[in-house]
Amino acid sequence: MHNIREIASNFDFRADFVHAHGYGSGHINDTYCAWFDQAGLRVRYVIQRVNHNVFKKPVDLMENVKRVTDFSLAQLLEAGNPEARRRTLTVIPANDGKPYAFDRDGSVWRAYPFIERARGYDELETNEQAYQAARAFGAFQNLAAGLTGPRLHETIPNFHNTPKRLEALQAAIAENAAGRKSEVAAEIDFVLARAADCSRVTDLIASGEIPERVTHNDTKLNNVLLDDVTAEGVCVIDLDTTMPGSALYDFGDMVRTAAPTTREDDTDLAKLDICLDRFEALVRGYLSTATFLNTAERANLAFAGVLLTLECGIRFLTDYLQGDVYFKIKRPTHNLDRCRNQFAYVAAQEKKMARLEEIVGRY
Ligand code: ADP
Ligand code: GN1
Ligand code: MG
Repeated sequence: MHNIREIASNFDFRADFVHAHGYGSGHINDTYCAWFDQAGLRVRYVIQRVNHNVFKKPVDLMENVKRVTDFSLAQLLEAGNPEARRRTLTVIPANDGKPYAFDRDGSVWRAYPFIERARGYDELETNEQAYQAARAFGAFQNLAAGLTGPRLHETIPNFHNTPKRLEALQAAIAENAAGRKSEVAAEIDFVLARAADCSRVTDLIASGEIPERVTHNDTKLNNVLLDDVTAEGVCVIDLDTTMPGSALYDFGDMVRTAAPTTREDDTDLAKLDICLDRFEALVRGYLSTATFLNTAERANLAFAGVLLTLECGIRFLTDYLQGDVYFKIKRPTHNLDRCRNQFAYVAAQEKKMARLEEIVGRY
């Protein structure tokens, strides 16, 4: 636990710090919910330490976040949205006016208003939630398409370059830093059997058939907050990887996180499957707002789920082999459990591919 009272004193909150506690289930940043007394009213904010092991240039990252959130707020205000500041993250300025502050150790911190009466889900409860989440991410892409000015910084170069992720896995296998290689022979074989799949989307991007767009790149279900009452997608969060990418990465990661019958780290693989109703709700929701997709993008929507799940499994496996240096873990086998879960989910999607294609075709 960091000293959040001290961190908070670097930001222009116009409120008195009361207390803070760790919050959320993100795998990357250190997130706190901090309560303040604002002229007699209890209000809360999110205060986060940007993980600089993952994001090597946190100041560039915050420049992206500031640009995207300012643009988003301007659009909402122009449209007369009565709760514009609940519909987008907004950055609380530091005392020096910057959108971040450093702590004594040189870490970058930021603060956002806490989006109230809405929640992110690690696991869905209804098809309506899937529909709304996908609609919100599609709308986010639509909004991002209007962003003018220079290209956003690539906060993690080659983030969704699956062939590069495969190369990183091969290097981790060769290095065997944590001595775990012999435990994962079956998982390595699983990936190698699908090596050709890894380059399908990057090839389509290289040939120009799939365009570069500004995408979110981490459309995991808990990165969109859904209204507690209406389930409507209120606010897209976790903008650290919003940068040039492919729309397929965003749709694929929704399928990865919103359509399986279990959580990402569930070890009971016998009950793991893809829920076709959820998948259909995602397609319907996403296509209702992502109206800009071209033919090649539409033709690869079902495959995108397989690709992003495979890629994420590759990343968990790489991290397991490297000794858990990237993702936060809660148990020694956490990354291996996640990897096995992702690969089982890849297999489940492959098995139902004809049904998935048929659903996309219907829309
Ligand atoms: P990570 O990169 O570690 O996933 P996130 O930015 O996604 O970090 O934040 C972690 C969690 O904190 C989110 O999944 C969400 O539950 C919660 N969260 C983040 N920002 C807000 C906010 N402004 N309002 C409410 N909850 C938030
Ligand atoms: C991380 O930050 P979070 O928990 O929303 C990761 C994603 C992975 C996801 C797997 C910057 O997302 O790429 O798909 O874990 N984010 C980063 O659950 O690496
Ligand atoms: Mg997150």
